[in-house]
Amino acid sequence: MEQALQRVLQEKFQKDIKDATKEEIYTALLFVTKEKMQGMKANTGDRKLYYISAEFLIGKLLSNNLINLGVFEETREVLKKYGHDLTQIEEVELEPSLGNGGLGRLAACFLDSIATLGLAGDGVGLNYHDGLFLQKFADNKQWEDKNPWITDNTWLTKTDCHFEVPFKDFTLTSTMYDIDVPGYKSGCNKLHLFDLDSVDESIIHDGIQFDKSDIQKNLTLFLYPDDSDEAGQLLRIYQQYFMVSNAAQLILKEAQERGVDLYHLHEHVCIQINDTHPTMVIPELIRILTTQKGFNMDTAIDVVRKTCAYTNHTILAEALEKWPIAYLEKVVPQLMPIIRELDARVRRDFHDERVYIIDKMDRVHMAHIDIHYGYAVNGVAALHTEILKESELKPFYDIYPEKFNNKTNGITFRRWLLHCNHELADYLKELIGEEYVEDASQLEKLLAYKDDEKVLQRLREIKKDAKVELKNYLKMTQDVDVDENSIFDIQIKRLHEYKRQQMNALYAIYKYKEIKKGNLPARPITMIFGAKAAPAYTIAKDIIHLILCLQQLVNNDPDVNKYMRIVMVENYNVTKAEKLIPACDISEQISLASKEASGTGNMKFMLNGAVTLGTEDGANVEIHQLVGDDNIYIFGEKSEKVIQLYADSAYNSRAIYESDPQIEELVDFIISKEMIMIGDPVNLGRLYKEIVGKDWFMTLLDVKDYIRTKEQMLADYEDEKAWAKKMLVNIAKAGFFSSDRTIAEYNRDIWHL
Ligand code: CBF
Repeated sequence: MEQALQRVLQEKFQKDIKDATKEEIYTALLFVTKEKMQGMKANTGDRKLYYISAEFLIGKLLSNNLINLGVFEETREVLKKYGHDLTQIEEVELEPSLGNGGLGRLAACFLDSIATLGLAGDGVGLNYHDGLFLQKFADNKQWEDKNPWITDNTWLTKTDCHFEVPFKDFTLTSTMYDIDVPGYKSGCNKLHLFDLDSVDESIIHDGIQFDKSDIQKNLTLFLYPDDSDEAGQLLRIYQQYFMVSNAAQLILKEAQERGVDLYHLHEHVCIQINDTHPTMVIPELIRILTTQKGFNMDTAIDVVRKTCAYTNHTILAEALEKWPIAYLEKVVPQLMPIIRELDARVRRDFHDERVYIIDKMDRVHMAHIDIHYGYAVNGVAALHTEILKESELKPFYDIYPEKFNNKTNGITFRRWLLHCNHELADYLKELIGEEYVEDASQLEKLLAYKDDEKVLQRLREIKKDAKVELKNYLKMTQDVDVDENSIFDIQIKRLHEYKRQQMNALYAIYKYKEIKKGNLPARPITMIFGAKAAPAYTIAKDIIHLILCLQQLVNNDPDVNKYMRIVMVENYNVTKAEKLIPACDISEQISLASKEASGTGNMKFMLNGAVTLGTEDGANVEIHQLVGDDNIYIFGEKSEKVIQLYADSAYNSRAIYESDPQIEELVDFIISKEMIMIGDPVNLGRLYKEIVGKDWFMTLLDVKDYIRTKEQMLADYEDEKAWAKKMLVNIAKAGFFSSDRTIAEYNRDIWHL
């Protein structure tokens, strides 16, 4: 590494390592690492996976690539020798803006594990120039700005691979960019990102506004552009088709280059459809096979059905896409005869309109295409898969029970432990040896130390160090002060009513009022939030406004700020998660039971020694089973009850509000004098009305149990030894949530690579 760095720095900047700037060293490291990855053996196999996804939330790559290449320590030492700090060099890297939330981060963890397990599997997606917006706070509100990340120094390599993508009114020529995905001590795969040379960032104005109809200039500008109007929905269809048509052409090209007889495509290729965004790959493949490769319809459908598998990531209706036929006709009319044929076959075989592809309102149900014309359907946590089978997708499960299976999500420990928490990772190696890095189940060996005072004390120190680091980071980036001796209570995830950040805000109101009344906590609490709200999601933005107003109120009140602080982290992203997660004491996983398909933040937190405060939802259920009642705090109604309440339309938030004075007092505070002086009455008033009058995700159902359980948790934290034991058990039991385990299961049950 030393020689390689010297060489590149001389060639590029005529400098020695010791005289080079951070930027120059970053550039040289990028160059050297890319060179090393290009020299790596590619994972190969007779059957290859293509993981198609609208998002790949890959995070910064320098450290992770160095770790996976096995040269992280060496690089750190070399830099140290010349007076440089790798952590500061990493600051130069811009985080790729290619994802939004859990689904995108999952895709990134999966790529890491697929490569690590030596499987031949590439990611396929889009190269968004400004990806997900940059979040800014002003006037206690979220504002959106563009988020450019592509500079001359990125991990992208422009390839000479191009495809023609036919739309109704024009044909576009794509360009493929590649990012290397090195496995940990293993071979290398690729992430292929398709783009358009004509995309023009200069059309963006006033934050993230742009002309939605100028497809040649806007196609790969943003991830999830606003789709609240027709032009926005059409743009999403353009994006999706561009992604899958490129994917289909790439897959067929590579298969033919490998000498695959396309009639046996399914024996050599497997396509994982990540949520419904890539669903059009099914009709697109059928179209290409029938119009260009000489297949008849029956055979094309048969081959495609045996090639594609679908993962469902949510039961929320808004995410199960249904495109109006009229819109598809405007963008990709060539797919409509095929979609109609697919629907006709379903109608011929099943006389149940709930499973038709085209509904009475002339909308195409994308998930229905996936289920009928794929060979596997999986949910992402045990409870979620059960809900799919028993209610959400029951009519399909009744037809195809053999297609349904569960794959509980996982996270890559390379990023979420080795990279983000060096101190803990090193201490674990000292205690239980290095094997846990490649075999996460070995973490259980830690249980042997659960009563060892010295180990428990060391875990506490490591947590404290991470809290000090986070404190310094928050001071530097947002100029806020937090106390490392306080309890760090963290909720970081997309802003959505079902995730119930509003319930956490009601707790903040409760705590504020208690402190005002003189009921002082044994130890201060720091409540940390991080979340972006979709730009068109009004209530989500109102919730951010509420939290920011509470932050101003609490942090500036001298009676209160000694005991409680609120911090809303601006522009929450992977880089920030890496700082927040190691420092967390209480992991907030408080979604309405049945609504969070899995969650993966919950896994990252437990791996880093945080204790979960959660509902019996998503993967929390499995965390609960693994760590046992003593090492998790569960509250709230269970999913069966919630599902029943929805079925009977029996939830009435106003009745709860009116009959419970404590709840009434907390909710009323949203529009109190204190709050209106700080905040915007329109936003606060709208949110108040929403909670009292509708509360679709049942905040008021669980809020009292939530407050009670959280108070219990704060009290229990005072028994330091008992708390450290909970930390230890959580770390020890996190092995199940390694994405290496998840990927091994996908391969065993679905991909057969
Ligand atoms: O499966 C990965 C994640 O996907 C989501 O983020 C999604 O976008 N549908 C879910 O909300 C998470 O529960 C899930 O962990």
